[in-house]
Amino acid sequence: MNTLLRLIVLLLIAAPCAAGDGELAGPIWGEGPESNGAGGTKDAGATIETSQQVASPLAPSSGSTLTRISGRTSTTSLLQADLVDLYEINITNPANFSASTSGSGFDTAIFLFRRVLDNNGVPQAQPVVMNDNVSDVDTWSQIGGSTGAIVGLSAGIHYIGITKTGGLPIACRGEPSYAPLYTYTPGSKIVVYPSASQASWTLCDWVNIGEGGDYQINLTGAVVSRSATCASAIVLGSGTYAFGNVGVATDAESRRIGLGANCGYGNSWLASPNWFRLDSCDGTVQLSICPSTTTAEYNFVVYQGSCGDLEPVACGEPVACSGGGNGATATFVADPCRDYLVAFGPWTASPSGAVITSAGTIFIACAPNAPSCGDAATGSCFTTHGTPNCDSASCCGAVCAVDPFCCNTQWDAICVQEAYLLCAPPPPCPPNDPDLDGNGVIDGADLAILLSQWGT
Ligand SMILES: [Ca+2]
Ligand SMILES: [Ca+2]
Ligand SMILES: [Ca+2]
Repeated sequence: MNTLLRLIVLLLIAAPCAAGDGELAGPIWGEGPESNGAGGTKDAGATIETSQQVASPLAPSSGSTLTRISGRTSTTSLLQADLVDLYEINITNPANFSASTSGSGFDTAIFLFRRVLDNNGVPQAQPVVMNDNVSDVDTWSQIGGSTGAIVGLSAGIHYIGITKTGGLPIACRGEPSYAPLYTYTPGSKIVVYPSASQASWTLCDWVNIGEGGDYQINLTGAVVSRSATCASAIVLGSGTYAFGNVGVATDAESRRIGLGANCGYGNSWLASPNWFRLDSCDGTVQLSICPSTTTAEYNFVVYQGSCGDLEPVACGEPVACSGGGNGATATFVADPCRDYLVAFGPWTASPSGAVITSAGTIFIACAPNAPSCGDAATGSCFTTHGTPNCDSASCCGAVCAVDPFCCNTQWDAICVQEAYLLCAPPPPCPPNDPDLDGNGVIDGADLAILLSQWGT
């Protein structure tokens, strides 16, 4: 309980203005998880379903500036081929939109698709424009910018794909051969648009894809969207994060999460919440969310499971935030092998249904379960260490029965003395076996070794 009280104190002294977002809302987005930057937490796939959404729970509803995506394509993945990376991006300024792969470690080709919905409402990707080489001498790729504004581009959700030169997106038609979505010659510097018929087809698969490497896609005219869906939730670990959830006032009923059945909070709901995923914690999670606007009320629901199969495990308890807003806090014991997803947003209730949006702060802390008596990670019972408990369950129990300090606070010199008194001592030194040269006979040769090492 002391740890939790200390965490709450930490929350109270953590002013919103001091919070950082660790670049999790741009301007640089990393495919992730760690080797090439923060942001994404899984490999970007080759299809719409597996594409990585460039979206953050910390971004405001209008999105935050996106200047670069960093990632990697390779065949070294143990689980699957990773030769195409596709990202879902939000183009807000089509006249000024550009993408270039300058600075990438291989000969790239890039492909832009627009999101359309099919007759069943399922997103599909239609080709817009592609480029292999920006010039006769450079093998990086560029669309828009100095190569001219992209014809027919409009604001909205798009997909941008990167692969090695020669790679080709195809439509699933015209079998047994395939129908390419672009007609281009590898090595060409032409900015290629699809033909009229190609422009009406949608992405199904890729062919001729080769080994890539590290890349960066430099962007203008696009933003990091806010994570408005479970599927777009990125991982947040312990820390304090500033979110810019201002302006999410479009309280569409389809975007509400009711807090009556989930949390027992009557006829109230989260209005159009943002989503994130909690980093693994083997211990107790403390989660608090505070709006900075004093009239705003924010709450959250913690779910376990996966998107589409979520079960609520915790709801925020209302708490008055240090900045004056009305936030929420929850504490729960996490299973390190489960996924936890959090939806948070303005807490709204009947009958007024007024949504008051705000920027604010997310505070996450994981208090790991301390290694217990007998756990090897605790350290020897016969040496001091700054943490409680020791590696022999019986000795640890015997010492702590007389001196609880050793299991509650720290295994200090007194605990070590008690261990020598109460437990079988550690093996003597030098080793028990006097046959030092291991020849099966204890003789003068062993004595010579002993004398030669005297003092050490
Ligand atoms: Ca990748
Ligand atoms: Ca990939
Ligand atoms: Ca190229």
